[in-house]
Amino acid sequence: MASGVDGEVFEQLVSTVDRFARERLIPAERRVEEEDNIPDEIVAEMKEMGLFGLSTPEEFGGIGLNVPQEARLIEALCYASLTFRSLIGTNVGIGSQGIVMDGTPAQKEQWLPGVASGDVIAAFALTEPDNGSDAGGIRTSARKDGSDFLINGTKRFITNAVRAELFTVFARTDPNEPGAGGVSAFIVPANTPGITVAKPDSKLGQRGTKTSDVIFEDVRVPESAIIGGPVNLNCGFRTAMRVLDRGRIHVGAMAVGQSQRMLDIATDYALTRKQFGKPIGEHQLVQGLLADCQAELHAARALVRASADTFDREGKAIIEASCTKYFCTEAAGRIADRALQIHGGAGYMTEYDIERLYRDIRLLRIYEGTSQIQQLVIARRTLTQRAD
Ligand code: COS
Repeated sequence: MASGVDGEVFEQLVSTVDRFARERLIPAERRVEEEDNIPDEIVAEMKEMGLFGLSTPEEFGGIGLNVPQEARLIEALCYASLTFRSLIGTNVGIGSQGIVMDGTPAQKEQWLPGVASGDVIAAFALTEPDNGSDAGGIRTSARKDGSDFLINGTKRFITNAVRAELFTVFARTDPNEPGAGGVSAFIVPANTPGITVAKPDSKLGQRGTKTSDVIFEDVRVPESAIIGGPVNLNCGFRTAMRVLDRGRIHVGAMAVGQSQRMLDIATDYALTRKQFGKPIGEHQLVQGLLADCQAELHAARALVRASADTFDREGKAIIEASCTKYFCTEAAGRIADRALQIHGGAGYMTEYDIERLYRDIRLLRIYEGTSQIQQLVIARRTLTQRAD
């Protein structure tokens, strides 16, 4: 297994995070929902525990987990609300991994220690008003001006933009190449003149997470801001895709953590709620719902672990990552639906946690590539593998 931290140290970390999720984060969930914000003291505790630097290599001050370890830890953290994961998610994943994977030594030196400590929040700016799934079609431009680039365009739904010190921005550097081949990835400090972060979006769920539009108007960056340096001009799409591959395993692990939580809640309810003179868990149709949740949860967890192992062994896992994100998040949607159904009318009431989890989980099938994009990646690669 590549890199990662020592087994015993890792097991301790998992049990610390598991306890933190159950004893500290879950009791704070309602407050986060009401205030639409994560309390400062919890942010400080997450920093203290090193959660922002889970995947940052140790030489830059992070914990340096490998992908299977990251997946297990994220599963444990996501037993609590997905909102808490969102706070660290861009630093652990999409906001920083471009630099970890493809950055120059100087870029890593400059940015990764702050990312690892949580003092620098990194955001991933790919999606645009007119380009979500069609990531290769982005319109934000980075026009050459002397040895600098001027970035112009709008990015949409950017997680942690209001908190960000650093944006990984994908922009078209070759105006004559309309597809993936004309895109470069830039590291842009959030305080660069010309950047405006709009007010946070209002969403269906995951209250306390912050997503916003980010507007770039003549934002001047040197060519050394290209991830990997000027030699990587027009190579940014590949960086984005590689970052998303790893991210899709991470999202699968999130889905598993939340699925376990929802199944536990539904099981507790089935054990205590009585109808027709006995706990509803003794009725076979309710047992069928529980069994389907448990079977899918087992399959999802096994798939995350297998894909993470492949990524660790081979340095990539494109088809596996898409299968994982697709299956685990769709399964989580079905588990949420059954868990709510087991609650009957109570499941629809905000007084019970399942109503909130049901709304929160919905986003998993959309971000970091919709289910339909995963189907497309899986099918295209299945066809080309067989044809080769
Ligand atoms: N790893 C490395 N390289 C990859 C790759 C991957 N996972 N996926 C694609 N590439 C490369 C391809 O090999 C190709 O290179 P060549 O031109 O040298 O052959 C290039 O990138 C373009 O790939 P492709 O032709 O498949 O690009 P498309 O424009 O057809 O788009 C999809 C591919 C749809 C899969 C891509 O746009 C995508 O993943 N969209 C979803 C984006 C997303 O997840 N958004 C969420 C927002 S971020 S939270």
